[in-house]
Amino acid sequence: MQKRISLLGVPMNLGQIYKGVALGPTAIRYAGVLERLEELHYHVTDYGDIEIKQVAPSIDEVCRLRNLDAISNISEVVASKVDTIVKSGEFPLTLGGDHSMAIGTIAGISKHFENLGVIWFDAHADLNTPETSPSGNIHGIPLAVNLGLGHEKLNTVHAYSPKIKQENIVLIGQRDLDPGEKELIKKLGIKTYTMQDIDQLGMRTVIEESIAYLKDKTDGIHLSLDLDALDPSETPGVGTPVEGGISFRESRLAMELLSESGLITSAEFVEVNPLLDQRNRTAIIAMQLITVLFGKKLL
Ligand code: 5AB
Ligand code: MN
Ligand code: MN
Ligand code: MN
Repeated sequence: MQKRISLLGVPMNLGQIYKGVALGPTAIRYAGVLERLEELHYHVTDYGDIEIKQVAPSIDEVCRLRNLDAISNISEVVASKVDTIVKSGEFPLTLGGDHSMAIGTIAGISKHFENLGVIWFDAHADLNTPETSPSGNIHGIPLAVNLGLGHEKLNTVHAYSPKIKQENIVLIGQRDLDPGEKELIKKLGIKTYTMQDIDQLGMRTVIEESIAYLKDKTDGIHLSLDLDALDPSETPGVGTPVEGGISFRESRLAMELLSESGLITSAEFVEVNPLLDQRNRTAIIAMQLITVLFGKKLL
């Protein structure tokens, strides 16, 4: 894996209702992510946090999405910053922040790839559209936006659309899908490993199959890891916890196998909310998974 890492915090909290998720990047830094990566002999440049100006909460009168204009503007800034990082040849590692930040990160990354693969490790699919979203929360729609299925103000971030193709996506860990998301997954044939699939197959097979599925048709793979993919007993510090999740051990195995594949070209760890956490556990788990993704071995 690339030996130069760019760390970027995106303290985005406008995509959902819990303000504390803006403290996620700080909590993961305090867990020692930079030091741990340096111990693994990476050269890490910390670009600090993107500035997220807080705005008065708004709901778009037509599409009912919350904070649409603000998130659209911030996504442009995130995309430009991440674009610059990819250009510089460093590995973009972004820390969140709510998952609406993936509109900007993937916009900045995918421009540099013909066929960017995306592994979406999440209790949710984040495939709502303005029409199907039950909440109007933009953290529930970023994957659909990246497919070009969303509001124009979000789809056209960084001046191109779509960012990714449906056949280059793998979903892992789902157990809370809205009706419209289920329909879309089936209609587009998106490769999905729900919790049931993980239970049946085991994480090792899930990751091996995911790698086999993406390897030959993609020229890079982005890992988008929402900490709510894990069981809330292990990562309580998330805004939308769902019981019956992936264990820390299974997650670590997933990171080990992805690390060994050498195929991951960018990653984001999102939805860490220290105000909902216990003793920074969720940020510490994020930090641990990051170190395993970058090759840390138990022995
Ligand atoms: B997360 C829900 N599907 O759209 C919605 O945490 C939850 O980024 C979205 O995965 C959860 O509001 C978004 C009910
Ligand atoms: Mn998510
Ligand atoms: Mn989620
Ligand atoms: Mn969430």
